[in-house]
Amino acid sequence: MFGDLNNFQGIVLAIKANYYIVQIEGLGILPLEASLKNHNELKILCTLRRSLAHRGSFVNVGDYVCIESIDWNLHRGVIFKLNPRRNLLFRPPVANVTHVFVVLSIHSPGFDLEQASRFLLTAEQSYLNVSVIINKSDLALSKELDAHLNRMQSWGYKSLAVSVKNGQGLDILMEQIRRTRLAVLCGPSGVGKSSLLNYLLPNESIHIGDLSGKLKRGKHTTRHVQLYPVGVDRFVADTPGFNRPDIKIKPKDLHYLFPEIRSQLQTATCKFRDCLHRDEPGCTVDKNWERYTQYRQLLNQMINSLC
Ligand SMILES: Nc1nc2c(ncn2[C@@H]2O[C@H](COP(=O)(O)OP(=O)(O)OP(=O)(O)O)[C@@H](O)[C@H]2O)c(=O)[nH]1
Ligand SMILES: [Mg+2]
Ligand SMILES: [Zn+2]
Repeated sequence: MFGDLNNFQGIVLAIKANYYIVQIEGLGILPLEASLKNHNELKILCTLRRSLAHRGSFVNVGDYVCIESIDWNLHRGVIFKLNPRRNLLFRPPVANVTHVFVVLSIHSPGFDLEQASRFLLTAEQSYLNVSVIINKSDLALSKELDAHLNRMQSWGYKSLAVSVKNGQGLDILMEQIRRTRLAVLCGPSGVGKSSLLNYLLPNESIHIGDLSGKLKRGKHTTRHVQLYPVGVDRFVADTPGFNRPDIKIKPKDLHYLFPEIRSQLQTATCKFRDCLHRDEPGCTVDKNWERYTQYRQLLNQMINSLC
């Protein structure tokens, strides 16, 4: 494939309407006429070859694809093959993710326990590395920050307090993002996902929005998932904020999404293999942890929706 100057492999950075913005890989063997100087010149605006669309191959941001018929003057091409993917984060939809950072804030918008937890559970559905970023630390008292960092630890997550306003923690965040191949920032609208990336990647000029109303909610400023290069074959994704992620999993598998239960089941087993960790005889799971109530509610909702 790489012997032909019009056929290349690349990664999908963004999808807009029926167009796929693909960053070509393999800088060393690119043709001279492409006269590449920076990342932007590696970007090709692609359509999907009909046969691929007909086979029902949905191409997502983060997918590796093969491109043919490249016009280096117009920076246009056609995707003819979707390479196998390692994983797919369903919401926000991003393929081949290696780390999910759930971004939250304590104020503006205020911390919402159920919502925060749902973002974490959604990320856990793809069996990925997950951690928490608490942004807008400038707006919180230090005791509030400590309480939230401790809470995240009790839920089983590493967390980092950062602020775009005063720079707290941003070097560490950038280091963590660069260390992984494809990092995704997700979380409620208005918590500052785009602001963080705008600060960390000043050449990209990423659009950020205002907050609205008394509750200081976000205005759903970011509309599309977009990958930004942060090094050689290293990317970070900005994603649209949303409010209530859905959990789509069978009731018997729900406990995999809770590190609080997972860690307990590493050292102890319940009497019955299909134990749902409610009040079953011989259940060894300790129920004295903050999100247990949410676990039970979700379980009930799932069981009821099956009936
Ligand atoms: N005080 C304070 N405000 C911040 C900080 N980071 C972002 N903001 C503000 O929060 C508002 C929302 O920021 P965005 O970056 O657009 O939020 P987002 O998470 O990308 O929102 P969506 O794209 O809607 O999902 C803007 O007014 C920012 O200026 C911070 O660390 N401290
Ligand atoms: Mg945004
Ligand atoms: Zn049990």
